[in-house]
Amino acid sequence: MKSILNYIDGRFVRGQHEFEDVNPADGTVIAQVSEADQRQVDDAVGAARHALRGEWSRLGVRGRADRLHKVADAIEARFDCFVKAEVSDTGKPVTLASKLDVPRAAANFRVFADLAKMAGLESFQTETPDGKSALNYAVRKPLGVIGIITPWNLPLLLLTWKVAPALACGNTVVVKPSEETPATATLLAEAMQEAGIPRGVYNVVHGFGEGSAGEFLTQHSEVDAITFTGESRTGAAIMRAVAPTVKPVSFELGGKNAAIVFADCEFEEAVNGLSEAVFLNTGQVCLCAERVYVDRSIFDRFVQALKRKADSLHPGWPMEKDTDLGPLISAQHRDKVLSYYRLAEEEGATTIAGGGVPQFGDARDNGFYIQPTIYTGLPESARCMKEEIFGPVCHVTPFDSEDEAIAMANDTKYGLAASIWTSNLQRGHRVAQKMNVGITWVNCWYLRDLRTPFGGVGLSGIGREGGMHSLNFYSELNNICIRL
Ligand code: NAD
Ligand code: 6OD
Repeated sequence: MKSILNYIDGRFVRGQHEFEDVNPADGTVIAQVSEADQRQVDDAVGAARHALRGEWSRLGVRGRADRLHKVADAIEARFDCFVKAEVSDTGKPVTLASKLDVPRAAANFRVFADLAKMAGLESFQTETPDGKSALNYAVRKPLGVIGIITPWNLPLLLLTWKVAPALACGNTVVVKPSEETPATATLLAEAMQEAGIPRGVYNVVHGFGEGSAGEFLTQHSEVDAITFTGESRTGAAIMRAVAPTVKPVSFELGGKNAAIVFADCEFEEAVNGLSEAVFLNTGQVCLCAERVYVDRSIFDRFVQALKRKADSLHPGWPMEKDTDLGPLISAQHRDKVLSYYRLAEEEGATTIAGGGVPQFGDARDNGFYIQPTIYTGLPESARCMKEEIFGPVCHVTPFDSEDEAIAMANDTKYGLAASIWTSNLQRGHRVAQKMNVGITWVNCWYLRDLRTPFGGVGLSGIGREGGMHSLNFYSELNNICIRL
């Protein structure tokens, strides 16, 4: 049986306890994972603090950027290994991991390495009351030891999205990947070694949240900042944990995202786009659309076209190339999503597609597959319209006016992403600017430029990462004022 170890101060370290890593496609145990205890988290944080003052700081921005490009090279050199590990841990289709997760991991390192090298600094010439002047300029310094806690849906992509800018700014990190998907964080340690990242700069502690490595990290007095991606209520727990040590936090949390489809949209493009936006990664992307609002004049046609898309998705073995729908991450998560499928019916929904669990007659029946599902007919006040489900499911609602669509889309405590589908450019801009979210796509979905701000409002998060926003979070600015 494969072992997945912690990585502390440049060494792979076994824990006192182990937990199982399960393949969601068939429920088999694929590895034993070493859980880091309090002492090992202390060791990881201590190593990260020590490494802040060593070779890593002496390398300077250019030296660190060169090493980060080498990390990207090392990921690309082990491309198949990363893809296989990610597919086994998550059950996502191999085509998706090859197209999205692993290439993005390499891109995260390249983009933030280059950005850190090019980032400018603020400066101001200041007129003083005595008729003379002063020069103000800011210098950028690392924040220190960054605790990075990540979820299971895009494990390597989301981990490196934070590790890369943190390292580019000269910090050192202790990462706590999801207990569901531990493999690629440890594999990344091998890439770090190969790229010559000094020991202690990148550390991995495996485990759970409360009473385990996650909580040990957030409560640690020697961790200078926490960056977290995951559920909104976990964000709230982490906020309480960091309060006594007043750590800066960056939170990328849940969503209950809306899509608005106008009658003047490119119909096929909108159906294809929405099919991705609802079902990609079995709906386990925080940006997925769970609420779709469609102009009443095209409502029936749209619902039927989206149903054909849902019915045509192939829930195959993740490593097969024609699979486009993997399982959910775990039995527990499937129970949660199925409880919403039941709730939707109790709340009066009409089931247009899916609503249950597929049967295969092979080992996939031991996995956590679920049918892609479409509902109509729920009132806006239904729990299924308010709570994040995080599965391959959406509800489609008709609307009669632009204002009504905007009001319904914005009627949520979340505020992560929205998509607008229209061929009227003015309408696209107008509606997009009224969306109460961090990211709005027009005639596309999950189209990324890593320089842009990424984050959410309300329950969807605190702060922005991406481009200079990441560099600003992962560094401290010291403003220097010189009287001239
Ligand atoms: P989760 O909050 O359950 O877990 C995320 C991580 O937090 C895991 O590593 C977990 O072990 C850790 N954790 C849990 N409790 C903790 C605690 N008390 N202290 C410290 N760490 C703790 O989330 P999940 O189920 O892994 O991921 C799904 C959620 O993540 C969804 O809500 C989804 O919308 C959200 N998400 C958001 C984004 C975004 O960019 N906004 C991206 C991906 C996922
Ligand atoms: O693409 C990204 O940078 C990003 N943070 C995606 C988040 C996806 C949520 O599941």
